Amino acid sequence: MADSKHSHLHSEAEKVWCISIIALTVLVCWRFTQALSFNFTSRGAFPDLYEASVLELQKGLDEGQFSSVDLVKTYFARIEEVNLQGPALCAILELNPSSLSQAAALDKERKLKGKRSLLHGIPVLIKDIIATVSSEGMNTTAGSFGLLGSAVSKDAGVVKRLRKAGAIILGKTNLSEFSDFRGNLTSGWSARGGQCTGAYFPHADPCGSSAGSAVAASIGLAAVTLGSETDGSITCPAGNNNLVGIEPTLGLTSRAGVIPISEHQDTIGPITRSLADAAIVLSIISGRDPADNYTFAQPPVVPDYTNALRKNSLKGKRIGVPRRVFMDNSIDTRDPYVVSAFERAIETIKRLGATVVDPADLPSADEIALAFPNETLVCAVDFKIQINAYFNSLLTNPTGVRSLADLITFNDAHPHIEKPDNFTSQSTLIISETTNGRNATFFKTLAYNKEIGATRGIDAALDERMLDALVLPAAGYSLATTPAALAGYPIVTVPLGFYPSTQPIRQAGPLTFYPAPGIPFGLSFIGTAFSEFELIGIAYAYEQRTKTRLTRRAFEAAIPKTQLKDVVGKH
Ligand SMILES: *[C@@H]1O[C@H](CO)[C@@H](O)[C@H](O)[C@H]1NC(C)=O
Ligand SMILES: *[C@@H]1O[C@H](CO)[C@@H](O)[C@H](O)[C@H]1NC(C)=O
Ligand SMILES: *[C@@H]1O[C@H](CO)[C@@H](O)[C@H](O)[C@H]1NC(C)=O
Ligand SMILES: *[C@@H]1O[C@H](CO)[C@@H](O)[C@H](O)[C@H]1NC(C)=O
Ligand SMILES: *[C@@H]1O[C@H](CO)[C@@H](O)[C@H](O)[C@H]1NC(C)=O
Ligand SMILES: *[C@@H]1O[C@H](CO)[C@@H](O)[C@H](O)[C@H]1NC(C)=O
Ligand SMILES: CC(=O)N[C@H]1CO[C@H](CO)[C@@H](O)[C@@H]1O
Ligand SMILES: CC(=O)N[C@H]1CO[C@H](CO)[C@@H](O)[C@@H]1O
Repeated sequence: MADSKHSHLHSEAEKVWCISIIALTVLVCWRFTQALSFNFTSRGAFPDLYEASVLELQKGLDEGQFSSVDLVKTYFARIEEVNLQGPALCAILELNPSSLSQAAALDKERKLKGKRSLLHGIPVLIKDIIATVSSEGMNTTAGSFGLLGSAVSKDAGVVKRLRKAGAIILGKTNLSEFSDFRGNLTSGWSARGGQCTGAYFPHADPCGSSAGSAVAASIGLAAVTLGSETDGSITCPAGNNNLVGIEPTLGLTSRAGVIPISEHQDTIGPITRSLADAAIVLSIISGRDPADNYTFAQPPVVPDYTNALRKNSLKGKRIGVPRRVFMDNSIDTRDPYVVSAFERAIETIKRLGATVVDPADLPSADEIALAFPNETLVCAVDFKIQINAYFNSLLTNPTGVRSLADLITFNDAHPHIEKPDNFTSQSTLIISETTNGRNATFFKTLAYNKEIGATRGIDAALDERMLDALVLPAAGYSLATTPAALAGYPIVTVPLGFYPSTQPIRQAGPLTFYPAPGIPFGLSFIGTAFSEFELIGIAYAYEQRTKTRLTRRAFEAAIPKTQLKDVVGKH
């Protein structure tokens, strides 16, 4: 009270001085906060989504630096920049209209109860053959208009596991239509998605069939992705897009709810930027599924594959080089750049403490080189049976396609969408349709394939020389994946090298075929059934020593610019 009286005694000059001080203080405080907040972001406190690992994202989510809603919005913006605009990579087919609300719910749950797993609130992109329940709003089509609008009643087995772990399915990725089982078409092309191209050279052949998943992972359009492999479809795009790919043992991951080629060869696996991320994803998607009884062949307990991530894993290991499989007639495996990078990799593997046995050929190497017609026979017979069962399992299909025969007719009846110029072939579908079930020839051939892949193939090579794994280039379009494909055995692929900037372009045009300037290629470690834990350890030791992925980036226009800083706190 007394003070208020006193205040009347202030002179006019004092008043002005006082106001100035207050104004100055406000200004200084404001500038200081501005500077602080600016430097907070400019110091790179947000992970760069081009390379961000699952653990880095979990750290930011746990610390409340950003939310899963922020992550979904940022990835959506990054996809928008490069998918149809700019370099038009055509890697993504559809976005999940429910992902923002799912992310909000998962953010809330994290605050209340903590995270369910290392994939809690992490956006994942999946190949368009992996079913997601239709009520969520996405199609599952294998890239075909023949399945557009078709309704599945359930998530695929691997999707159920992802969701239980708290992952967010961000969208579906483009692919070679029907996982490359339609006809003689370029890799990464589907009628619905158009031609997917790689991010390391304009119009680059991305390799397939999991092309969109690989291209998306290569430039950070999601944290991690899933692909599938029947023979080469994870390994090749992982290698050609500077990524890690794991093709698991047949029966480690469920194929329930996946648009099939062959139950005797199909597998679902991660395509990621690092072994650490791949190990996290594989640990979550592996496991038994009553809806795919092949999964009952796996050991009773799925290991936590992240425990395999030890830099000394190559110490004391015996690694074999099956020269005759990879020195086949394909251009890339005899390419001097691939061969010299591979020879350097062998030296690195030795320096990391392993004994390299070279050569360590598969006794069946000559038969592997001729295996294609027999592999195709098994796949063609299986495809007809399994795709018909898939069509049958649909709740509805507005296109009316309910069998393989219908699909062929549908493609012929809608040439403007399913058979555009240069993409008319459906020869593989037609061959498959001519088969008549699993007869005596089929079972004989299947047994023969298993024998040359496993018994007289990978297992013979490993056992005869007491090896832990085989190593060879994951070069695109070669026989390098065939023994493992026939055997149902695992392959773990890591970046090996890049074509030089001076590499001549083999064929220009709508698609610049491999090789091309700066195009990556991979290194594959192959083992016996359910040896993923050992292979991940071995590949991790190599990855951590070389860090090849970080030595080259995508071409400038293919690198999305939107980052978390552009989204966090902005509405
Ligand atoms: C499938 O795609 C169509 C056409 O793009 C779209 O209208 C629809 O919402 C999508 N989802 C489902 C579940 O059909
Ligand atoms: C596949 O198509 C390409 C390009 O049209 C052609 O050169 C090649 O001969 C075809 N291969 C087969 C097996 O039909
Ligand atoms: C899966 O079930 C089918 C029939 O239900 C059976 O023929 C087949 O042998 C089983 N496969 C495995 C790996 O258990
Ligand atoms: C079809 O392929 C030829 C040869 O590669 C190319 O010149 C032409 O532009 C292609 N047409 C379309 C529509 O992609
Ligand atoms: C079994 O089916 C395949 C594929 O249709 C065919 O090539 C083969 O001749 C058949 N074998 C027998 C014994 O009928
Ligand atoms: C294909 O499989 C049959 C068994 O059905 C086998 O006798 C034959 O040698 C195989 N062909 C090749 C080229 O390996
Ligand atoms: C307070 C502070 O560190 N300010 C710095 C923030 O970053 C800008 C630009 O990098 C610098 O100019 C400021 O000095
Ligand atoms: C999410 C997205 O961009 N989807 C596009 C995939 O490609 C087809 C064909 O170009 C487009 O119609 C989709 O909008």
